[in-house]
Amino acid sequence: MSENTLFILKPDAVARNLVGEIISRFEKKGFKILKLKMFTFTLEQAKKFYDIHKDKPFFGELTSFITSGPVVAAIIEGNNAIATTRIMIGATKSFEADSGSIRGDFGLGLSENIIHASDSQESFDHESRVAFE
Ligand code: FUP
Repeated sequence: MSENTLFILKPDAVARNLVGEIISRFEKKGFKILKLKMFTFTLEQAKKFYDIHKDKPFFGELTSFITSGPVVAAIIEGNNAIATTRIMIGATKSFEADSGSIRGDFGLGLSENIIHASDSQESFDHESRVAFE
């Protein structure tokens, strides 16, 4: 079933010049890029984007990192996009993520974990609204 999802290449991925390489994985997998945008999150926008984590102890670290430099946001379309993209990005802790996944291949951090992707239709609706507002 064709659906849309959102991913965000975080400031570490952009700073390390991994944008082309990572977007290329999604294109090669068969996804179609519907929207693509480079921008820097304001703190207000970051707090809204990560609203679901507002009571977590790492909220400050999370919003501070995501606002620390430019990001690249994409909305892509394809079969089973939400779940398949979550498999492609790998586990949250990059240092534990499977080799072959994006986090597993490109990162070692937790906060600095290269890429975000929506984990449900509700997250996609909320996150794409905030990122492309
Ligand atoms: P994920 O959906 O894989 O991005 O992970 P979560 O929604 O659980 O967490 C959101 C972001 O918070 C992660 F990308 C990294 C960050 N995080 C921390 O910085 N510390 C933690 O202990 C857990 C998550």
